[in-house]
Amino acid sequence: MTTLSRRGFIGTSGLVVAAAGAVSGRTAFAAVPEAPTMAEATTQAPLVPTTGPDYQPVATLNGWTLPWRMNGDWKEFHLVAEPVVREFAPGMKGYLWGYNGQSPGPTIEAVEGDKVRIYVTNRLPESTAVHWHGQRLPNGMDGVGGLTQPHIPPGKTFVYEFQLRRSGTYMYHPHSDEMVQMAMGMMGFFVVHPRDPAFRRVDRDFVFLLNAFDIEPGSYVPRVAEMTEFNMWCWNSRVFPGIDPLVVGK
Ligand SMILES: [Cu+2]
Repeated sequence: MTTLSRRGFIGTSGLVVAAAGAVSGRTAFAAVPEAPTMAEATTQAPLVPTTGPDYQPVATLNGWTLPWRMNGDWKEFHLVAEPVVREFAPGMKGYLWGYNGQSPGPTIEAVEGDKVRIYVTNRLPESTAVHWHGQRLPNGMDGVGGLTQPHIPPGKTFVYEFQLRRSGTYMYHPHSDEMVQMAMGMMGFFVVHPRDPAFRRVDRDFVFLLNAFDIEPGSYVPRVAEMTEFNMWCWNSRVFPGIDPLVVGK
């Protein structure tokens, strides 16, 4: 655990090359990848793969895909947990918590077998951690704050590293004050494409995350203490060649 916390945590103030060695001995590139942010709550164009195996990129309805960079054979992402404002309808805004400017957070997209390094910076007013729901990974990367890792305090960055063992539609969400943080909107998709592009090839691929918020008329903040039975619904709609759209609820 000591080794993990020393290796996992870095300060966010000193985002300089010199910090790279403290992150991981394998990190030869500049310290921390850029953290893209999204101001729009509308559907953004899918990100066509520019490296590695080919795949049909997924379109996140009313959402977007998190850009990444390659660092050696690691695919690097940077998530920022932070307060966001989401406009549900014109003039109707919710003060939520999310990732990189939006709630839900951006879709993370990669390929089975990829090695991913995901920097998570906490800009919330309380600790957080990210659980990679459904992924098979080392226990120390499972993102359960206080159990498999120390909580990530405000202002700090934790680095997750693991290899993607199987394809599928997954999600990420906090395991740190989770009833509050998920009710506040912290969740996002994690889509892992099959390594073999011919395996269940699709023509078009969509994900759609539905979430219900209890927000009093005239106010902005979800009533998280009342939202004890909230549910989120994740949909992945895959359009196979020559076949009607298949909708799979998760
Ligand atoms: Cu989960």
